This record gives sequence, structure tokens and C-alpha cells, in this order.
Amino acid sequence: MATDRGGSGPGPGSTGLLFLLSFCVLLAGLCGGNSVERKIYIPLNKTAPCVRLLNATHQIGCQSSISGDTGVIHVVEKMEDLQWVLTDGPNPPYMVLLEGNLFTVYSSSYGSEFAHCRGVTWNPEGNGLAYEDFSFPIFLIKNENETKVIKQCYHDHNLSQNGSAPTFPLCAMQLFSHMHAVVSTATCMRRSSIQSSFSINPEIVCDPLSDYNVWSMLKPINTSGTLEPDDRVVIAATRLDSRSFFWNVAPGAESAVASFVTQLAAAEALQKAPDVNTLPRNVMFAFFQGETFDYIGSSRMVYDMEKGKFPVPLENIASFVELGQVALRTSLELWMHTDPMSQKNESVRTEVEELLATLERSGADVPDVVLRRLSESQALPPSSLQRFLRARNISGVVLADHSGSFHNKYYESIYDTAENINVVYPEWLSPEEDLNLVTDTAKALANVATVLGRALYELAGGTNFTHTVQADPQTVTRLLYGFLIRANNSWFQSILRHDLRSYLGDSPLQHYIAVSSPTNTTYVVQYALANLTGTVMNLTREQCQDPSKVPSENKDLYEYSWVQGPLNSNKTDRLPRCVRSTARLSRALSPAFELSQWSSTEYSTWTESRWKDIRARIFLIASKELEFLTLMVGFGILAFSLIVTYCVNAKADILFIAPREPGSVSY
Ligand SMILES: *[C@@H]1O[C@H](CO)[C@@H](O)[C@H](O)[C@H]1NC(C)=O
Ligand SMILES: *[C@@H]1O[C@H](CO)[C@@H](O)[C@H](O)[C@H]1NC(C)=O
Ligand SMILES: *[C@@H]1O[C@H](CO)[C@@H](O)[C@H](O)[C@H]1NC(C)=O
Ligand SMILES: *[C@@H]1O[C@H](CO)[C@@H](O)[C@H](O)[C@H]1NC(C)=O
Ligand SMILES: *[C@@H]1O[C@H](CO)[C@@H](O)[C@H](O)[C@H]1NC(C)=O
Ligand SMILES: *[C@@H]1O[C@H](CO)[C@@H](O)[C@H](O)[C@H]1NC(C)=O
Ligand SMILES: *[C@@H]1O[C@H](CO)[C@@H](O)[C@H](O)[C@H]1NC(C)=O
Ligand SMILES: *[C@@H]1O[C@H](CO)[C@@H](O)[C@H](O)[C@H]1NC(C)=O
Ligand SMILES: *[C@@H]1O[C@H](CO)[C@@H](O)[C@H](O)[C@H]1NC(C)=O
Ligand SMILES: *[C@@H]1O[C@H](CO)[C@@H](O)[C@H](O)[C@H]1NC(C)=O
Ligand SMILES: *[C@@H]1O[C@H](CO)[C@@H](O)[C@H](O)[C@H]1NC(C)=O
Ligand SMILES: CC(=O)N[C@H]1CO[C@H](CO)[C@@H](O)[C@@H]1O
Repeated sequence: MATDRGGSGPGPGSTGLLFLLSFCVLLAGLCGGNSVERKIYIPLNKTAPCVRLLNATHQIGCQSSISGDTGVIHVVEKMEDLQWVLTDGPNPPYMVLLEGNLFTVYSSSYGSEFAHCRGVTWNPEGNGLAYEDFSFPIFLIKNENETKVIKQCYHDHNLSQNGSAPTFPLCAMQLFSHMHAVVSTATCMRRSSIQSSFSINPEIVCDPLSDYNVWSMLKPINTSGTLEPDDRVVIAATRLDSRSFFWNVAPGAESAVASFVTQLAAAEALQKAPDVNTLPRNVMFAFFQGETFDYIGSSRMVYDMEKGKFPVPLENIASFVELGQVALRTSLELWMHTDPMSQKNESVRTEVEELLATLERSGADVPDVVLRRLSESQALPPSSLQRFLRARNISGVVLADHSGSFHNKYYESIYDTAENINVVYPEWLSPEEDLNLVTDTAKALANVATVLGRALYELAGGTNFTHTVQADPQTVTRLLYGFLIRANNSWFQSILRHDLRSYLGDSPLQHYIAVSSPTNTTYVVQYALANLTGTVMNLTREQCQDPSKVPSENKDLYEYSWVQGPLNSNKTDRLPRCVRSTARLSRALSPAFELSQWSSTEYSTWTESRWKDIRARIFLIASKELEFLTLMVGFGILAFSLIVTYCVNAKADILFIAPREPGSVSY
């Protein structure tokens, strides 16, 4: 009965009041705590963590403890400062703020075990640091102003001048980057898959690195079927991705961007040849994702080709031309690397010979490029061609700016930026002027693109218009600007679909293959390829989105996209249009995950750990003594309040008197 419940006895009533009181205190504590937190913590907003990646057998990268790692800040500007951190300092643990040039300090003894291959050390500057496992967090502070804030805090609250005992409070930093996955891909994928078969709400701890390859054909092919055995295809390939020690920081200017930009320019030049549609052989342009992590993209494409899941079967490949790193030619030379193993077969050897001769012919009339052969016994540099050679003996060549070790000092590092390949602009120009300014690097790469375009033309059987194949330095410079300086420029905006416009930020694009895909780079490369090789169709928006209703159009042969188009003359609206091309995406997820072989040694097994929270903040900490005192006082207050509560509770029937209703039900 309602009245019965309403008239509760004195006992329960007083407990209710007490509950409410303690609830109020708790709430006040929470709110107060928040504002205190805001006062004492300064969050660092522009950081990039080093995160954990796993392969079949190892884990690499960094992590913090689950509640974040805290330490007193020490700024290390020279080697001697490290002494303090490692041995002398009286307040360990320390958080070290290390200048970029000292970042290799801990690793000078590690060998370059990753990028070497049968005798040639391709990357002698590399120290394998990015493939080590660290049990502490490492963050990159991307913004100079935030570094200044930290340094200021350190300078204001560090040791006394004569190096004696430090005076509290000290400036401390806390880094959170706890990783869920441990040990290896085999372990974390097994854990995730057990979870997902038994739990409705599975807790996934790691995800495979995956994205999409971009590919297109010079002449359209039916993507719903497969090619006839006598349809020969020449493949032009390059990679789309790079990496660095830090998560999602991968400028990759020389290791990826310069090469795929060159290939895009070559694709444009070749498409303009007057007789493309009558060439005896077809040309396929492939841009592989995830090559940095044991060739995810190319191994998947080879796998699909073998399984008949790709319209071009492996047997139809006539030859293979790959662009390695090409932006740092110290002289005019462009080196042609070939594979010595496959050439043990006499017929392959002849084909490779023809391939090299074709390239030399194509380069003959191009200024500033001299093609050079290497000793026949030298192994291939790291390249996608190796994945194809594993499956089948094909004739292939890798073009690169180096004969032996890389010219790129900053291979797969945060310093592989526009400056590394000398793409710099005068300060006084506007973004629009920068976009169209033809840099020397762009001219040099356009020459390489011309060589590539002409070679592909001849390899496809063309003879009559070799000299009309000419790459446009303007295209190269715009692409370099867009990928290395500012993605959000007028050209990239005009070639993308409306719903993809947020993929263009004001900063350079990063080329780390992610776990959520397609990434910014993948989309932009696809649409740039569509713009450079496709045609604008006179179709309405509805027709463009569903071309099956238009009798002359065919979705098996072409890809259609409704792009934003350029701004109109009064710069208020865009002039959207339908672009028809053969630029498509194909999955770049390692076959190891397709086959659930998580400890595969054949395919890439790289996964990225999941995490809950990544952040960094600085604050002042008091001395241990003061902390202890505060804690003790806190305990004192707690004990006191417990005693008071107990007394009040015990004497509640005296303190809180309420009239007892006759016949009320007690609880
Ligand atoms: C980060 O952003 C917060 C809020 O905007 C600001 O209070 C704080 O000062 C920033 N951190 C640094 C180091 O500038
Ligand atoms: C996994 O990565 C580690 C560190 O780079 C390497 O030593 C190891 O050989 C890799 N394992 C496989 C199966 O590729
Ligand atoms: C650093 O601060 C100055 C002055 O507040 C500002 O002009 C500059 O753009 C900032 N630099 C960066 C990299 O944010
Ligand atoms: C040097 O250290 C002593 C304590 O050992 C301290 O009293 C003094 O102020 C310090 N001098 C300076 C210049 O910091
Ligand atoms: C493409 O191939 C599929 C399957 O073989 C076929 O049904 C379709 O008609 C073909 N399309 C064209 C344009 O040839
Ligand atoms: C050489 O390669 C061709 C084509 O890949 C193959 O048909 C032929 O059998 C090979 N010859 C030898 C001796 O392996
Ligand atoms: C090149 O031109 C000649 C004469 O115009 C023509 O007979 C030949 O078929 C052309 N070659 C190709 C591959 O188009
Ligand atoms: C990439 O795309 C995302 C999602 O649209 C966007 O938030 C981010 O700023 C882009 N990154 C860059 C470097 O442009
Ligand atoms: C490519 O972009 C340029 C510049 O926005 C434009 O003039 C051209 O029509 C585009 N081409 C295609 C095929 O979309
Ligand atoms: C585009 O198509 C419309 C109707 O389909 C037609 O009226 C117009 O003339 C066409 N424009 C061009 C440039 O072909
Ligand atoms: C801009 O130009 C379009 C036609 O191109 C016109 O419809 C529109 O009214 C113009 N807007 C302004 C603000 O002038
Ligand atoms: C408060 C204090 O002692 N600050 C010193 C911190 O260290 C720098 C140099 O490392 C000195 O210049 C500051 O005076």
C-alpha cells in the first residue's frame, strides 16, 4: 500500500538521510576534483605516440603501464645530461625530453637487421630502432610551442644551480599509452577470435594492418570476368605507404610519395598517346599499400591473381616495371635493378635483356636521365617485384636512384619530408601560387616519368608515337604539393567526391597503412589517377551514380564518380561533373588473415594493438614527504568522519525522531 510505504519508520529514514549526505559529499568531491585537475594538469595536445605492432613472432613499439607512467622531467640536450637520468638523479623515475638529433642514443649498437639482403646493406644509416620492443612509453611532440611549455616548466622547477638536492615542487610528466595486445599476432588474434565466438560483445585486442591497393588499366577490361590467355599485360608498380617510429606519422616523401607521383604522371602521359586503343598489349598501373610491412598489398594481389579473384591472372603478365626511390639522384643516373635468380632461366634472361634495352632506348632522348645497368649478380632492393617472382618467373626491373645503399638518409623516418627531396617554396607566395610553381624536383621527376611512360608504351607494343609520350612537370609539381605540403588545395578539392572532402587536411598527408581504411592517401591517389587518366562524361548525377541505365555506359569496364569539380567563375559554387576512368581499389589485407594463418611465415602478419587512451600531460609534483603528510592528514580526516558517522548512526533514534504510524510495515 502506498500510504504504508510513505510512512516509513525512523530507522530507515535516518539511513536515507545519511546516504544522501555522503552522496552529496561524493558529488562535490567529483566536481571539485575536476576543477582541481584542470588547474594542475596541462594536457599536451600535439603528440604522436609510439604504439605496439605485432607480427607472427614478435611485438615491437612501446607502451606505458595501465595507469600511465609518471616521472620527473629532465631535458637532455647533450650526452652528459643522460648521466643524471640514468644514475645520479635523486628522484627517479625520470621522463626524458630528448632532442631529435639524440634520439638514436640508445641504439648505436644495434645492427641494421631489417633492410639488408644478400650482401648489400640497402639502408646502412638505419639502426632498426623502429623494430625494437620498448616497455616504456615514447611520444613525439610535434609542436615546438608545446616543447617550449615543457622546457619552461623544467627550467622553473629544476635543480638548484650548484647541482645539490632539488627543491620541490618538481615538474613531472605523465604518459598514457597502454596497449591491449601482447606477445604476437598469433596470440592476440587467437584471443580475439575466441572472444568473438563466445561473447556477444567481444573485446578485440588487435587488428590486422590493411587498406586498399589502387589500380587502373590503360585500356578498359571486363572486371567481372578474367582476361583471355593471349591478352598480355605490362605491369607498372610502386608503393603507396611508408612508416616511422611514431603512430600515423609517415611523411614518406622519398620512400613513397615521389615514386607514386612519378607513376601517376607517367600514367597521364601514356593515356594521351594517340594510339592507346590499338596497342597490342595492355598496361596496368598498380599502387600497392602496406609494402612497408612485409608487402601486404602486393602479396594480396599475387594471391588473388593465383586464386582467380582478380581480373588479370598471373600468367598474363608480360613484364613488370617497378619504381623504387627515385627522387634523390645525385647524378643523372637511374639504376635498373634486376633479379639474378629468375635469370637463371634462359627465356626469362632474354626477356629481361629486352626489357633493359627498351628502357635504355626510351631514356635516350630524355634530358638529364641516363639509364644504367648493374652487375648481374646483384640482388634486388626491397621491392614488390619480389612477391611476384616468388609466385612466377617474370621479367622485371626496379628503377631506383641508388646502385647500392639508399641515398635516402631518412628512409622510413619522421624526417622524410618535403625538404628531404628539396621541395621548398619561397615564403612570399600564396598557397595557390605554391601549388602551381614548378620546382626543380618536379622537373627531375617529370623526366623520370617520361622515361617510364615511353618504356611502357614500347613494352605495350607501340612504335609510332614514342616521342609524343611526355610527362607534364605541372602535374608532378601539383601532386607533390598536395601530398607533401597541403592536401586541402583547390585541385584536390575539385577532383574528389563531395563526401570525401574532409579527407583533405591543411597539413601533409601521412602514409601509414592504417587499420581503418581506405586511408586519405588511398582515396586521393585513386581520384588523382581518375582525373589524370579518365574523361569527363556528359551525364547527370543520377546517371553517374547508376550508369547501368545509360545504354552506352558499362560498369564492368569503367568506374564512374561524381566529383566536386572546380569553383565557378564567381567562386561561390562548384561545377560538379561525372568522371569515367578505370581507377579502382582492391583489398590489401594480408592473405594470412584471409586464411587465418596467424603465424604464417609466407605472408605478412602485422597487426596493430588496440588501446583505450593515449594522452600526455605535465604537472607539478610535491616532494614525497609532503605527499606522505597530505595522505596522513587525509587518513586522519577519514577516520574522524567514520567515528562521527558511527556515533550519529548509533544514536540515530535519539537524534532523528519521527512519529511512528500504527500498523506500518517495517522493511
Ligand atoms: C592543450 O589544450 C588545452 C585546452 O585547449 C590548453 O589548456 C593547454 O594549454 C594546451 N596545451 C599546451 C601544452 O599548449
Ligand atoms: C617479426 O618482427 C621481428 C622484429 O622486426 C623480426 O625479428 C622477426 O623476424 C619477425 N617475424 C616474422 C615471422 O617475420
Ligand atoms: C607558436 O606560437 C606562436 C605565437 O603564439 C604562433 O605564432 C606559432 O604559429 C605557433 N607555432 C606553432 C607550430 O603552432
Ligand atoms: C648551493 O647549495 C646549497 C645547499 O647545498 C644552497 O644553500 C645554496 O643556495 C646553493 N647555491 C645556489 C647558487 O643555488
Ligand atoms: C563481363 O563479363 C561478365 C562475366 O563473364 C559478362 O556477363 C558481361 O557481359 C561482360 N561484360 C562486358 C561488357 O563484356
Ligand atoms: C623458363 O621459364 C619459362 C616461362 O616462365 C618456362 O616455360 C620454362 O619452362 C622455364 N625453363 C626452365 C629451364 O626452367
Ligand atoms: C605505325 O604506323 C604504320 C604506318 O602508319 C602502321 O602501318 C602501323 O600499323 C603502326 N603501328 C602500330 C603499332 O600502330
Ligand atoms: C584524413 O582524413 C580524416 C578523416 O576525414 C581527417 O580527419 C584527417 O584530418 C585527414 N588527415 C590528413 C593528414 O589530412
Ligand atoms: C582534372 O582536373 C583538372 C583541374 O581541375 C580539370 O580541368 C580536368 O577537367 C579534370 N579531368 C578529369 C578527367 O576529371
Ligand atoms: C549533354 O547532354 C545533354 C542531354 O543529355 C545535351 O542536351 C547536351 O547538349 C550535352 N552536352 C554536351 C557538351 O555534349
Ligand atoms: C554565381 O554564379 C552563378 C552561375 O554561375 C549564379 O547562379 C549565382 O547567382 C552567382 N552568385 C553570385 C553571388 O553572384
Ligand atoms: C630554478 C632553477 O634552478 N632553474 C635552473 C634550471 O636549469 C637551467 C639550466 O639547466 C638554469 O638556467 C635554471 O636557472
